[in-house]
Amino acid sequence: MALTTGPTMRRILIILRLTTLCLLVSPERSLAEIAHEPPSIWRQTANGGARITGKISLAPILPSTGRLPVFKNRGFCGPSVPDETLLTSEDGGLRNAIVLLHPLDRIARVQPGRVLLDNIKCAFAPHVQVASVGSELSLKNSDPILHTVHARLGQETLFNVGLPQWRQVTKILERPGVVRINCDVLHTWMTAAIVVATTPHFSISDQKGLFAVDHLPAGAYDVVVWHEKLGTKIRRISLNEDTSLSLDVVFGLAQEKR
Ligand SMILES: [Cu+2]
Repeated sequence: MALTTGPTMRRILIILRLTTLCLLVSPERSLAEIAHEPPSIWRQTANGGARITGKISLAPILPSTGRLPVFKNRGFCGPSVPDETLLTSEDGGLRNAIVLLHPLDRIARVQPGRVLLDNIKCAFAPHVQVASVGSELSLKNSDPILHTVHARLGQETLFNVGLPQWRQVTKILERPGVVRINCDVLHTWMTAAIVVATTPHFSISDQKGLFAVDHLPAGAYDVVVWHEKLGTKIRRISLNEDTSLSLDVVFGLAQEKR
């Protein structure tokens, strides 16, 4: 609580509230390193709490990636499918960036939930999502053709499930990190990602690149922003009780990872 009192900290917080932060720094630590950091104290989340909003962008502004060629099941899938790995708006807003807030002065007690990964028209849906560690992941296939869900954490296979249309499977997301997913029945264009978080405070940017996280207890946080192609950016912030902070993050092409 010492972080939220005193004239100096109050001045800093006022500046933070009025200033939109633009991040152009390189990542300091990896997502896995942040996820495994042991916080020290647990404090109950307030009903109201602070709020962080912002926009994730790509500069220079580039159009979304186009379409990916289909090599199998073209009768159902068509000759190509949309490439969802880099989706941008006209003003550079970046879709499907994950924003994680890791408290630095308390334990972030996760709240496992339920998420769904479907196969729709020869693509994983949703293409990118985020869930707390321990969450239940339901796998299904809405297409009349066979798909598989091959999930990896780094180089390690977590599971590889054959998924005819009639089959539904449930898995538990037991370990934090970025789970990358492919379809192994020669559907080379099919990819997805699930960020498994050790914090309950997260968001995903929408089609305009906008995100919001509510009900945040006051304190210091590492804000980790991850994009499947552009990598990770990290910024340290402090939030006062019941205030709102605007935080804009800009990825440059230099960070692009293919
Ligand atoms: Cu498939």
